Amino acid sequence: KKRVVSGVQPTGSIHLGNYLGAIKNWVSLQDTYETLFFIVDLHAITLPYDAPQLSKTTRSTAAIYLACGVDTSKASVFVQSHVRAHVELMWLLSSVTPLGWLNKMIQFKEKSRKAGDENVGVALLTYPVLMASDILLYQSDLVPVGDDQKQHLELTRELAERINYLYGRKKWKKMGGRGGSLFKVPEPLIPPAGARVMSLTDGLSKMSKSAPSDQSRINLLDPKDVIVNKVKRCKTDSFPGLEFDNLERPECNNLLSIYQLVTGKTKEEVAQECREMNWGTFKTNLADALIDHLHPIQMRYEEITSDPAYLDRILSDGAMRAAEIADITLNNVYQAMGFLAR
Ligand code: AQP
Repeated sequence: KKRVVSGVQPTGSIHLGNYLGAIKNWVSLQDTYETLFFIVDLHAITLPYDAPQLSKTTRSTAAIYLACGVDTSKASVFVQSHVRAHVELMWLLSSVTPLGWLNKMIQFKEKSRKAGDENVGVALLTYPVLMASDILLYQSDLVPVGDDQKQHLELTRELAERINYLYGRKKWKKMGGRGGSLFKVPEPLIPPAGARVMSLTDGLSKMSKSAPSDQSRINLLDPKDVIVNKVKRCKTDSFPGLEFDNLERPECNNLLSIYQLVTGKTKEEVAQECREMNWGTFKTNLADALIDHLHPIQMRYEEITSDPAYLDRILSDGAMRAAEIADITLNNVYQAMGFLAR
């Protein structure tokens, strides 16, 4: 089986974008691939964060993975910081990462411009090296990536090739290493179309954990009345009827897409159903569909979190399984780079 890895940062409440763009797709991947899904807590500290909250959001994110249908009899679920190899490999990788490559990363440029140089830790710059470590440690074949992560995956591929070239095959074999190259070069797994969920208050920016207004997103754990209220107040337009793909109506396209994804209907069915609908009726239908879809997830979440020992066990088993794979890669890299064996 090909191997797939992916993760979400525990930087706040998991929202509909994280769910429809990532977690929901993982559930269909776990039958076809060998999957490892982690909570990327080490990435979560690259911007100012709330330390007392970190362990809580990490647990809650893990519970959400399970509540959404990630099945630990098929997938390994673990916390990134529980597998020490992530940070160790990152250090080794950073020794072969040209600074120029990192300076070119759009996400770094955008986030550091917003925060200002004095407020940005070096970890924000080296974030893509940690991401490369997350992927390469597990010799992953495929990585699900949205548009904003494509550049980081490309960097991961270049790093894998660079380290394979510098320390791979021949040299490594001469030193007694076995097998092919040190790292598999991963391929992107493009998520299904329409999986980019936009903000409820601005159809041109993506729904995001860090957007200041909670009105801009539907959190997976939002109670019914909150969902109804957010949908009621979300931004719309004054065109007659509802339609997909009209560039002048980004909000309309977004809300129809969300409706389509949570009802499981086809785009044509939704287009047909809503063509002559007014916003009032659509908003009621959308809120109902969201509540119906999220209710079972919220019930399972309650059940999972009512037994903390259960979640601890899942995360500790997951970390053990992950570490078994990760340690093999890490030891090979130490060996290939010439370190004295422990
Ligand atoms: N709006 C979105 N639509 C579709 N997919 C999305 N993802 C995030 N937002 C949307 C996907 O969720 C996964 C986890 O992302 P992350 O935790 O690494 O952080 P992010 O991509 O930066 O997501 P957020 O929620 O917007 O967090 P902040 O505000 O902290 O930056 C990824 O697979 C991502 O594609």
